[in-house]
Amino acid sequence: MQSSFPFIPESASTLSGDVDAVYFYISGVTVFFTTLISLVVIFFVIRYRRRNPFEIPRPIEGSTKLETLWSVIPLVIAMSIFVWGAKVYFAEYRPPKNALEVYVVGKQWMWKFQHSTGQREINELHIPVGQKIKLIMASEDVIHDVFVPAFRIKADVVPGKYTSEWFEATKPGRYHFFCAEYCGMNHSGMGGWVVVMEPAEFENWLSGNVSQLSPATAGRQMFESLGCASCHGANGEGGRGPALLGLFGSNVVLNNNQTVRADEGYVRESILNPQAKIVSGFGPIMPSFQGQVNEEQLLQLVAFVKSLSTTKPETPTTKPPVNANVKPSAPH
Ligand code: HEC
Ligand SMILES: [Cu+2]
Repeated sequence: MQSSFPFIPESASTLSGDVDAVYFYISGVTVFFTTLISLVVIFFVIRYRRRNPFEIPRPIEGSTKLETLWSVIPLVIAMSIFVWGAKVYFAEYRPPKNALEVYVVGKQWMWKFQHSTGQREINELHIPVGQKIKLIMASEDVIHDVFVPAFRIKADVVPGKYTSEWFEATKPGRYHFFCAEYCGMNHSGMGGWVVVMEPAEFENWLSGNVSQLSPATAGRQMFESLGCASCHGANGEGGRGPALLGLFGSNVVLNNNQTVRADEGYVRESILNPQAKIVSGFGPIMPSFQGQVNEEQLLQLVAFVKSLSTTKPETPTTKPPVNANVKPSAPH
């Protein structure tokens, strides 16, 4: 909104205007009433001061009208803050479906990013402008937190589960991000830069950096090496274990007749703690892989399971994927 206003960080995402508006509204209400009440206090102190030592004030009777008024007005104001704040909160914490996904692993004291096309980065994240980005985040040790002030987003990264946050950058540039949860000695150094690039520039960056397997491909290799394929079939078609084809995003019926949605958290739990939720029609024979895979490998397995769901393409970008073997096209 106002990058010239010294207390406001630069504003560079589609959400930042909304966050600032709520913030200004709350600040405005606070300043208005603080001023009003202070002035009224000063006015009353002078106006109703004791004028002689024998003065006895007139007794005050209750006033229903007055009491209703001073209950209803604050209620309306408080609810307006709540409703507006909740609206912005939901917009921030519900990642849109068509977002480009980036896997994030925090550990003392660095951030590792992996793009769904395979590129890895440490303490730096390159993304295209004008594209919705969803960060799927895990922690290797303690609680961390990804905070990008210019995008007005901040979310904890908690060991043992996935959390996510999303944003769409509105202008190219370099934006500082921080770990915003005290996580030990080098916490203050645990940050870096989000580099927002023009789409064409980003494509060039991507093709200049392909050196790793995509998370889904790496996940497929682990699926074979860890022996998942022996129960779930080489291509996830099923066998002793349920078919994983089309699993992600679907509703799974469990042996207690409950239904759960197969999201990242469910797949994660299925691998680390298979006994927690048993799929209807199957026995509890799947071993736990706790301790055999780290967070990065787990994210790769999840990415592979995701890629088996054709109903939901793994990374629906607005542009065709960049082919690693093709030289980037002439500068645009
Ligand atoms: C010994 C056979 C076996 C092995 C090995 C095995 N699984 Fe399973 N898996 C099962 C069975 C049986 C179930 C269904 C019962 C349950 O929910 O625990 C299952 C359930 C799952 C589910 C939930 C499926 C659904 O339809 O909801 C996922 C995801 C999964 N496994 C992934 C994996 C991955 C990834 C690996 C390798 C790291 C693996 N499994 C290794 C047998 C196996
Ligand atoms: Cu940290």
